[in-house]
Amino acid sequence: MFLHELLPYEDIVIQCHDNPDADALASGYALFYYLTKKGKHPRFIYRGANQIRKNNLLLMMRHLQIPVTYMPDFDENPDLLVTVDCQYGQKNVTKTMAKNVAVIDHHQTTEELPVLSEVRSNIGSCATVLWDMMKSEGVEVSDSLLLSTALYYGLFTDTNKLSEVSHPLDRDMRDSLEVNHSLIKEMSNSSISLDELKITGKAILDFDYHGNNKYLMIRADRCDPNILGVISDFSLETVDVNITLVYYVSPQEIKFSVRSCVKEVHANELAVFLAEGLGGGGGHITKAGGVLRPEKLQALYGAKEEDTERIAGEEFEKRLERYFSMYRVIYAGSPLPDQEEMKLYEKKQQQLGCVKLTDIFPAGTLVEIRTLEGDINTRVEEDVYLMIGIEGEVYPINQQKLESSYQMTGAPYDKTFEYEPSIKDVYTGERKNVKRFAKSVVSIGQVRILAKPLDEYVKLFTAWDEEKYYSGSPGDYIAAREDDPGDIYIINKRLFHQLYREAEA
Ligand SMILES: [Mn+2]
Repeated sequence: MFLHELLPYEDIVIQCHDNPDADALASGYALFYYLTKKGKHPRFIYRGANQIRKNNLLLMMRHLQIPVTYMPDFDENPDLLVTVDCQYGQKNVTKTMAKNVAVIDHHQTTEELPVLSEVRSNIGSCATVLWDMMKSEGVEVSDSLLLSTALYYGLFTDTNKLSEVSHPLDRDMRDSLEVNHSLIKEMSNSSISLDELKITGKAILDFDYHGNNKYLMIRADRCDPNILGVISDFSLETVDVNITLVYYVSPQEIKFSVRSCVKEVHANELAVFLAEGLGGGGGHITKAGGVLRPEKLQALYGAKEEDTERIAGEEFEKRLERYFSMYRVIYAGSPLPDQEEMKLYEKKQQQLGCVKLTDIFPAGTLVEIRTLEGDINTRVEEDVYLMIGIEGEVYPINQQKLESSYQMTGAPYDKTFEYEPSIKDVYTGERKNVKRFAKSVVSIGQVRILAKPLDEYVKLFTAWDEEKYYSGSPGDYIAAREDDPGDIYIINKRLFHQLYREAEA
């Protein structure tokens, strides 16, 4: 959906979820700003039993002039209702009658969505979704320091002070917004009420320690989600605690934070695992978080609403135990497992992209390359190129290796990806799209590998990076170069047959 599709409607009401948080307020504010710029006269409301009382949100509304009104009773049946940071029909947003409904959100989809909807579940905040949608309409938020600060604070609070940011679009917004940082500091230092301070202490007293796998589970009463981050960061400092999981259960959501201080567990991977099939999770290697939908958990257990707290703890523990028991860890330098069962494969010819870095920025420039998988920092050098892989992944390669393995085709490079890799001059901040500079190449010569499908979950530490493992699931392939069996890696099952075919021995 595009924002301009909302413009034909006359009487537009924006509604965020009940008990609004900073992201809900920022998102509604952004849409209000856009519609007003386009000559509309929208209203921005929230409903439900409670008026906003949290100190940081009161500060936010006052200093950033959030144009929101509390309307517990509202029955005007407007032309268009847009729910932001929530989905029409969900339990956390009081139902407002309207002739037409639109939805802009970043949570997991639980309701049937109207035609006018934009739900991006892998984005850290709804503020980011609005920021991106406004950008594609050519409306700059940089004209308003108040709105920019609100958007930033929405992302900030929805991702535990930015520590659980994972999507590159969130990072793009974080890096590009001009923000009143002293106000951010003031708000984030008054986000915990005295009652919530008590919740923090009470939660820690009831910790549940599992010595076999050195993890700590802590259930808090319903609180500001940032408190989950505070508790998990703090309790991770305990001796013999490698992993912390802190969560709360509310009728609308089960929210959790995970932390890891061991290289064998990536917090973001664990968060995805804990939420699989029940919600969503993600973040960084050491800090991550997620949400489960209570109704999905209840359905899984055939349980009633009042049992949610108990089964949430049960399910988390079950999944943690399964997570720890299911992986075989393979360290770099160890012999290739089951080599006699492996078959020889050769690479199929692939069309890839390649970019000469000095075509984008002059030699010597310090750059940051942003991809869906993360940021790479490097310096532009005369003989360094970037390869663009078949899924848009980007990696540096030197000219000599490029020329010995690939050949320019002269054909234009025109693949599209979910997130287009971009490259930024670290000093000037200038950012350019990598693809515009790309040329097509195909592989030449034969690299042969030994490979076999995995029948178990594996965490592999490669010779290239001893700190960061690669995960393999059953069906993925474990492989090594025929001429260098020590160079082990994992190839995703989705890609394997696109990339390789069986070779004649
Ligand atoms: Mn949100």
